[in-house]
Amino acid sequence: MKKNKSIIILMSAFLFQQGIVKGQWTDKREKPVVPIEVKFGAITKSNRMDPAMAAFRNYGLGQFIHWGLYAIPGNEWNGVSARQGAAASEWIRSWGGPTTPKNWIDIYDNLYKQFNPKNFDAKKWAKRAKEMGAKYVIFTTKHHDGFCLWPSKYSDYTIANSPYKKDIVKQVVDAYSEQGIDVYLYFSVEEWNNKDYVKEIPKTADEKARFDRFLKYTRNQLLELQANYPQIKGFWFDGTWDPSWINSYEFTYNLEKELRNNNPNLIIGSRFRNDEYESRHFDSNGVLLGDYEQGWERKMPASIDILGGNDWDCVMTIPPNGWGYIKNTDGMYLKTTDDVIDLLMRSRSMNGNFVLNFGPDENGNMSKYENELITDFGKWTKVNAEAIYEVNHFPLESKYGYYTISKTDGKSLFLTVINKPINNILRLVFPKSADLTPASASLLNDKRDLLLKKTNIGFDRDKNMYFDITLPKSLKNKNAFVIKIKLDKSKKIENKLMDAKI
Ligand code: FHN
Repeated sequence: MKKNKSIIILMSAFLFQQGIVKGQWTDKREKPVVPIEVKFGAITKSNRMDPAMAAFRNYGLGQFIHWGLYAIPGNEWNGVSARQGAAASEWIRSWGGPTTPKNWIDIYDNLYKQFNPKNFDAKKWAKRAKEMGAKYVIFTTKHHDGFCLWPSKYSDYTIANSPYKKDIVKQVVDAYSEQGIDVYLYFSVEEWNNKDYVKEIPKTADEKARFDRFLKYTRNQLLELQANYPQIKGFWFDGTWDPSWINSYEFTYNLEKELRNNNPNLIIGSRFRNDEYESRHFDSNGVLLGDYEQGWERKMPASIDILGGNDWDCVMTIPPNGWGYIKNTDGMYLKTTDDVIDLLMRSRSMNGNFVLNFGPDENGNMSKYENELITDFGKWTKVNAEAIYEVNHFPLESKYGYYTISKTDGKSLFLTVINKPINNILRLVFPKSADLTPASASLLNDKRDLLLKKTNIGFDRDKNMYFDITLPKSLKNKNAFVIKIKLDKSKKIENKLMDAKI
């Protein structure tokens, strides 16, 4: 490896410039001109075609749940808000600055002694998630604070040592599976209060021994989770950005192999590991390191092109940031039903899954706001299900909203109308070369037929065709609505207008 050092440095500089290694996630990802040899690159082929991955692509909507000790303070302590001192509510252990309570870390690390969620009912959560239309859930088994919501044999800092005692992960896995919702386990590698965890690349013998123990511990826990909850469909990894973990590329490569050997259908995102050149998510040749892109956290691709055909999910908070419970959301913008409909359909129009996060309180209750959102959003996903699940990207854009097309027949096109035109006429623009064009249209929610006609707008030398759909004046929609458009073989006969003489 030493021989190639200068090439590697050059290449790293290139990748850095290209935004692959440490640049902006949303930058266009270029591949290096000259491919380099990567030993610890991708283990699975991109675009896996097996049934598990096919199911992943059809989920459409997921639910994320961040639950742990941070639910007890709920972003404040003794009436003092952590807003100015902590990055997010689930980061409250790292509260810094003048507002930090005295002995805060100590207080936080002892919160497990009072974790006793008296209203926790996994069945109720799962039922509500189903009502919302979620097809998969990502549940925090252990966040950065290291507290395990399952009774891990390998740690004392677990639910077993809380007054609650019972295995929370098991209840979630069972309840959601029972509702037909696939379960993915969120697992933070980084642990703030584990004495063996070393952030930087271990240098001293002591650091090396500690971190070695930590790696073994991580492996044990992951194998334990797989053995305890064999129904899980995948892991959602986090906290994998520290130099110590990045430097453990051989270990993480082998661990991913082992997890996949235990369950060949397992789905793992791109956040788990990096190659030997510190390239995370994508290897140094731009190949995805996992089954789907896992970097779309509170952000969206500007267009499908940037994704290079990779599968992906977008995970999103309801408040601006903050994944764990927040007692007081005064003055915070909370995403509305309209917002989440928009984000869901934007994701679906680019073949991604949209995952909405919930942060239950210390007793296991979702907030009033979250509950209302579930109900409202769920009503929408129910009547518009055809446009959300088992659909593909459609390669045209619409100024009214987002297109998705049925995978089943390839002829049912859905237009989610976010921007309703003032004149109530939706003008669809199709290239003249299109094989399939709109033949009929109806409202998806009440199946009402809509007037559709091809309109020659008289543009000279136009490459496009136009189809006008008239919306009924009586359409008083509360939220975005979906038009189902049946496509059919295009009739090419058109009245030829005279070309302009120029
Ligand atoms: O630091 C975490 C954060 O608390 C939260 O868990 C999110 C969820 O995607 N992930 C990390 C930040 O990238």
